[in-house]
Amino acid sequence: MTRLCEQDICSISEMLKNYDNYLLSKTSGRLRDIAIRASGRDNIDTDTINSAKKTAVVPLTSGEGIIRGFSETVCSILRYLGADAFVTQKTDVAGLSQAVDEGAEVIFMADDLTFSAINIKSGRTADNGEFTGKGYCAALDFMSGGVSGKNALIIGAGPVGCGAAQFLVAKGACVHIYDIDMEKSEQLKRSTPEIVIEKNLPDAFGKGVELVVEATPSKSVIEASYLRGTEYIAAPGIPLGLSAGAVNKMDGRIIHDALEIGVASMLFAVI
Ligand code: 2YH
Repeated sequence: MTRLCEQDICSISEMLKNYDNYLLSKTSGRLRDIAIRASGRDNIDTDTINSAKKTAVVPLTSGEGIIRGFSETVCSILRYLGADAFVTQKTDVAGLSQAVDEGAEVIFMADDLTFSAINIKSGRTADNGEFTGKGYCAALDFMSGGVSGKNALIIGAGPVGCGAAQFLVAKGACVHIYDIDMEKSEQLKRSTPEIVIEKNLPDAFGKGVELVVEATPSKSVIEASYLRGTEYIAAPGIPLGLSAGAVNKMDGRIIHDALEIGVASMLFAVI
């Protein structure tokens, strides 16, 4: 799992409005619309959505420690979406206590392996991997005029790929999975029998793929030669999993960010 670095996130807060406009122009949906669709709670009432939930982001020092700007960036995304969000001054267990003492209903925190949102009133939780996968597929749903009946290829059967598979299968797409580790693909198929396992990436692209989810932590997984240029690509992986040639060929049909869609989707999944 990729650990974000300061450089990946340092301009997110100041660029949020621009990114939202970019999403609107590319997908016809705003960050908020995409995240609500991803949460699977499209019927969530407007009062719930618009009530500014007190939301704390707790910095965690465990493992590799604090990523400078991480908590503040998560907080600014949450505020942008209307949450009454703050970063606790204290870290770790003391920070969690502070969050509860100050009345937070929703808590966001991340260590090296897991990034969770927890609603301490309802008990709802959201994992960043799962909701990043769902969020990017909701973006594809907007972008492609609906994923139902379309051929989708997911590359990578980790938490993001599994979240993507759940969303796409539920929306009626024909889902194919490729992972360099066949056992991971087989594990996903056991929980989601509708998916088709692909053994070879260039061959998988040769089967009329319309939607692609690149959910690996590797660079240049997708080469320009695999693409026809008519696909829509969701690329949540850090670093970007397309070669420079593939990016040129697909310019304007790729969705890629470091945090925004995942964090937004987590919020609407737990409020
Ligand atoms: O970036 C990460 C991990 N790769 C988990 C991501 C899950 N998709 N964690 C962030 C660590 C943040 C740090 N503990 C802090 O600043 O609080």
